[in-house]
Formats: sequence, C-alpha cells, structure tokens
Amino acid sequence: MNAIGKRALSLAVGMGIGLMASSSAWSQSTLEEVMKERGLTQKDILAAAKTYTPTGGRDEYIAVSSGGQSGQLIIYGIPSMRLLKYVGVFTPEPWQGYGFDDESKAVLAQGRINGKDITFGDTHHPAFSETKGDYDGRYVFINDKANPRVAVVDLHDFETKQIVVNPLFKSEHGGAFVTPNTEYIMEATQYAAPYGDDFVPLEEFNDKYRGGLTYWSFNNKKGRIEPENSFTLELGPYSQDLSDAGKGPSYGWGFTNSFCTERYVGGIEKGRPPYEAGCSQKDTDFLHVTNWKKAEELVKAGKVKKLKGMYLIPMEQAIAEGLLYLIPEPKSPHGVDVTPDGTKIIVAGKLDTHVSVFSFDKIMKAIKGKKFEGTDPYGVPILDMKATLHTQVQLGLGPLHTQMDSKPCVAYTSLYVDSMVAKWDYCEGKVLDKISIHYNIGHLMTMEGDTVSPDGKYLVALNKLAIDRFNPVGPLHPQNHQLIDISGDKMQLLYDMPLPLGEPHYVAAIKADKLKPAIRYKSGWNSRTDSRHKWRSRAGREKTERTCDAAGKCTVHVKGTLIRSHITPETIEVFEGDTVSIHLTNLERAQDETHGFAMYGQNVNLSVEPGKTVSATFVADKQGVYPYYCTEFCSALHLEMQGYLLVKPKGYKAEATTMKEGEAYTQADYDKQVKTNLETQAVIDSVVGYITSHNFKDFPPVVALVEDATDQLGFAGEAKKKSEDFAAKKDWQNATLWAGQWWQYQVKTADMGLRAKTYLEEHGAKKVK
Ligand code: K7E
Ligand code: CUA
Repeated sequence: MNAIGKRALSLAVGMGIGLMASSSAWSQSTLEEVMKERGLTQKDILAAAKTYTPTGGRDEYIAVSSGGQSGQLIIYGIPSMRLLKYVGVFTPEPWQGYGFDDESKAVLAQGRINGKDITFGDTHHPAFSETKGDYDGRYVFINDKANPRVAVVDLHDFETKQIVVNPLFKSEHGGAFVTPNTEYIMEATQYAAPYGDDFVPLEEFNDKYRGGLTYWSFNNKKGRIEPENSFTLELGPYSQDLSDAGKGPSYGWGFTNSFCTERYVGGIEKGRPPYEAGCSQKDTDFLHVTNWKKAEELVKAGKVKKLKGMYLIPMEQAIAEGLLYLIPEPKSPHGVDVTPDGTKIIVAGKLDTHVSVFSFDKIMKAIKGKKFEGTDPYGVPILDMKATLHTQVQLGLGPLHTQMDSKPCVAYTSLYVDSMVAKWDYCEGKVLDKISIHYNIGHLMTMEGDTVSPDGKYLVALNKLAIDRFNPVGPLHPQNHQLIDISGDKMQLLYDMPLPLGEPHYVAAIKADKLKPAIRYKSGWNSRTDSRHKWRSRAGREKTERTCDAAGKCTVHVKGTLIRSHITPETIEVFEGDTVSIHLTNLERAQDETHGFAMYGQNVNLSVEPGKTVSATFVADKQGVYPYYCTEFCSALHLEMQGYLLVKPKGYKAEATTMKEGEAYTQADYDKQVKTNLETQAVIDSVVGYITSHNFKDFPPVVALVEDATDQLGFAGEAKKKSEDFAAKKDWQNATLWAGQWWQYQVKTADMGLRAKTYLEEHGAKKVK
C-alpha cells in the first residue's frame, strides 16, 4: 500500500476504533494514595464526587453569567462549573466574529449613543425569559449599567439579536428583570440626570435631574423589544437601584429600591463632603412600588405622551392614576427580591444588619386605606413602613441579595461585610444556617431561584474578591464563583471557580433540558435577523460581480462558500479603491463543522457556523497581495483551506503568462492516485454497509452526517469524471490533480461516515435487515 493509502487507513483506524487505554503509574495508584499525596480530606473527596463530571457527561443546569466590564455573557455548567462559552453582547468578540462581520456590526451599531460607538458594556443582571413566572429557555436579557442599554440574546443559538438604548437615561442599574410572561423588561436608572441631552447645572439637581423606570415592551412572537410600545415612569432624582417584578398575587406590579434619597450632590473639589457621606445620612430610603399593568392601560388608551420616542408617564400623572407609591426601607438598600409565591418582597439594607420582608397584601391594604405618612418632595405618597412590613430579621453585616430555595419560606441572603451566606426563614423570621465564603459576596444564585418554582439544590456565591484562593496572576485577580450544596440542612462548600472576564454581578441558572439550541442553521441563514441571507450561495453557484456607478466608484460582491477543505473562490481580484463585500456560506450540515475566515491587513475575521452566511465589507484602499484562510482546524487539509485577495493597481493590465506549477505529473502518478482512490472507496463501502445495515434513521445527528457524506461523495463523483476526461485526453497533469481532488472528497466522506459509525456504536444502534 502506498503512503497515501496508509494515511487513509490510519485515519479510518483512528476514527473508527477506539484506542486501547494505556496504563500509567497514575491510574494504578489507589484513592487513598492520591488523597495522601494531594492532602485531600474525605470532605474534599465528597465535594469532588458531587461536581466531577466524567468525559462526555453533561451538566444539570446551565448558568448564564454577566461578563461584567467585558460587556459579554459567560455560559457555564453546574455542578461541573466548566466554562462553555462567552457570548459577545455589547463588545466585539473575535472568536464568534461578533463585531467583525457586517451582520453583527449592525447589532452593535444599534447600541450607539449619540452616534458614538460604545465598544464595552458594564453588564450586571442577566434575566431569562419567563412564561407564567417560570424560565422558558427562549431568551436571555442583559443590561449595561454605564450606557443605559438592554440586549436580547436568543438561546436558540446563543447570539445577540438586539440592543436597545434608553433615550431618557444616562445610566441604569435596575435591569434586566422580566415580568412573569416576559411582557416587559424592567430597567431603572442609577444616577439621576436630565432626560434631555443639554447641559443642566448641578444646582438644578432637584428640579431638572430625574430617575426613572422603563418597562421595555417585549414582542414574544418576534423575540424583539419594541421601543415604540415601551414606557417609562418618571421618578425622583433618587439613585434607583435594583428591581423585581411581582408575580402571583403581586402580578402587574413592580418593585424598585433606591439609595441617596437625600438627593445629595457631592463635590470634594469644592470642599463639599463626598457623595458617600451625603448619601447615607437618612435612616431610610425608598422602595418604589409601580403598577405596570395600569400604566400599560393608560399607554394603550393613548393617554400618555412621548418624549424622545418613548412613552413617558410624568410623576404627576402617575400619582393621579395610582401608579406609583413609596415605602421607606432600611438605609442604602441593595437587593429587592419577590418571593416565589409573590406575597412578599425582601429588601436588604447594606448599612443595616436586617433584611426587611414587606407583605404585598399589607401594601395593598395601606394603599386602599390611604395609610400614607406623607409625600416625597414631588408629591408621591409614602406608605407607612410599619403597616407594610411582614417582619424584619437580623442576618449579619452588609446583607445584599436574596435567593429562594425549593423549600417553602427558605431564602439565602448574601452578607457582603461578613463574607457569609445566611440561610433563613422569611415566614417565621429566623436564621437557619450560615456559611463562610471567600470573600465579600455580592449576588448569590440558586437554581431557577428567581422563578415561581425554584429548584434549590445548588447555590453559587459570586464573590467580589478572590485574594488567596487561586494562583496569583498579577494585581488584577479573577472573581470567585463558589458552588455550595444546599440540598441538606447545612450548606456545604463544593467548588471554587475563578471567573477571569470582568466583574460578573449576577448569574442565573436554568435547567439544561429547557434549552434546545440548534446545531446548525438553515442553509444560507442570516443569524442576526433570523431570515434567509440575501447573499447566500450554494455549491456551484458561487460568483464574483463588480459593478461601478456613474462616478466610477466600484463595488465587488463575492458570493462564496466554505466546505471542507476549500474556500470558493480561491482567488478574488479587485482594483485599488474598490469596496469589497465578501459573503460566505458554510455548506456543512455536520455538527461542529465551523469554518473561520481571516484575511491579512483588513481586520476581516469571520466565524461561519454550518448553514450560516456572513459578510465582510471593506475598502481595498491599497494595492497588494492579501492571503486569506480558514481559522478553524476543520479537517486534515485545513491548512490548505486558503486563497488570495489580489488588489491590482488602478489600470493594471494582465500580461499573457501562464501559471507554472511546482510539479509535473505523468501517467504513473495518475495511476498511483487512482489505485489509492479505489482502496479508499473500499473503506467507504464498508462503512456505508455498516450504517445502512443499522437503524441510522433513528439518530438525527447521524442522518445529518450521512447527508453531508452523500454530498461529498457526489462531489467526488464529479471530480472523478473530470479526472477521467483529462486522462482520456492524456492530459496527465489535470487528470492527476482532479484524481487528487476526487480523493479529497472521498476522505471527507470517510471521515463523516466513520463519525456516523462511531456514533451508532456508542448509542446502541440496532441491526436491521
Ligand atoms: Cu453588583 Cu446587582 Cu449590579 Cu449587587 S449589583 S453586587
Ligand atoms: Cu475550514 Cu479550516
């Protein structure tokens, strides 16, 4: 057998038949020996057993974490705590081509502020879409605190589809929180500012600066936010902080806390005490209680005016219509969380050792009975705090956020200053357990912990500081997500995971089987608009078109394709000054057969997943030679997946020369290649025999592989015919090269066939007649 034939067979062996496990010193050592050597305790081993996920194993929950200042989302599995993906949201992300292809650039451009590109985000709170108060696995929303924006990520492909900019706010924090059927996404301001874009002196803070709460309207059918149907409630210039939507009995209402209701404006440079002093004087701040259901009715009845394209309900109108109430809450609060049954609202005061549990029922009674202790400076009624409280519980220092257990009345609250998690009972008002974390916990999260039916099981502590937990990597430390087992009476720390991408404020976890992500796109798909791409192409339909307008400005559109292991076209010729638009469709259907596309010197970098079509547009402003290639190691001949953009000087005329190849081939070379091809065909035939003798149609991934393999074999047939035609004309050069291409297609067929065969073997396929 010749060398090429051997390669084909070793490929076959490597992919079809598992290698024998080699024994090593490590695998011979006993558990006791390993424990001794690594200094592990029984407890460590138990924790390891609860998190370790053997090869091929899957996680029970998928966590979607804020990526903090990276402006991205971080996806990981629980309990393994294995990182799965970063999703580019507000920030370009090269691996996914996000912010490099025209389609995703258009999404990022939606997030421009006053015409300026904002290429970072300070992401805080991811929120899953909900149906009847439960996660439905369709979308996730994330806010940007620095630039008041909310993004929509589709969980069908984990891609960002939309970014909306709040036209009235200059910052925000109380988002993203969804109403129980994802009717709205809540977004509240943080730092008060004028709604307009003009300068307003700080001396006019009380009169002209405003907070606010936007209810972004979400179209569940289209999967997009509709700014034109969204509305904002004008709020006083308090620093609105977090929000949560009511559910069950409190459905239709929203809750937003605040700090700095002192309306203090600092100014160290003018000798004024700093914000932190002025913003923490009063014993209480305000919980805002808003009626979005009634506000929606007003909007729909045409009773609300628009400002800068957004329905804005002024405080006066909100007060008159009973849409807005305030309740004093312990000073400088941070979290506000509605219990799963919707009857209670839990608020924690950072500077108070208590958490306050408000009763929705009592709030409604106080509103109906007009039990007001007064109004704020803007006339908003303030409910009597005592009349609305269910209970207050002393938990510890610096309580921040609360999450719920599957057990009734059981909640977990983070204690920032104490560096602990407190488990407590919000019905009875008593502490049940505490555990130390490392260090300075911000948010915490239980499995589906903010739905109507939390799962309990695990809790993740999102710790601000890692200090000594990990190998040091310089002054900037990762954050530490600690996994805690909450299935028993006592909490148990299981695992530390460093998160090296910004400060993730919050994370939410969904049951993995609620997600049904795609493994490929429909052929020729624009993933950002979810429609067929205008510039999609199919095999054999690739073309390059150059058109010039009257002014002599020329545009070159390249409709190309990608399939193992070639890019069509392999040469793109343009003239200096042309605008070049390269549109590439990945023709693969097989799982995980992504191709990349990178080009020298043009900032072109694409990720083209199976079925997807993406575009890169740039001006070829300098004559020269620009190699391009595939950036994903997609096949044995991946390195050969390449081509050239040739930018010719203006007026360049080609001289009549011919391409000179490095090698000249003879009939002997042709015969040798054909012999290899026939041997490879025997391998393919045996694999096809195996697949078709089994119930492969019962396995959709195998069906997709077989479809792709059939395609490749079809291409092999075409190449075979070409090589035979040239051989008949005794053109051994072209005959040999086409025979080589015929073999390339065979190898890809064999590759997919063997993957299909392996899949069938591993998934217990049955023999059929
Ligand atoms: Cu950092 Cu929810 Cu923005 Cu608390 S937030 S920690
Ligand atoms: Cu396609 Cu490498």
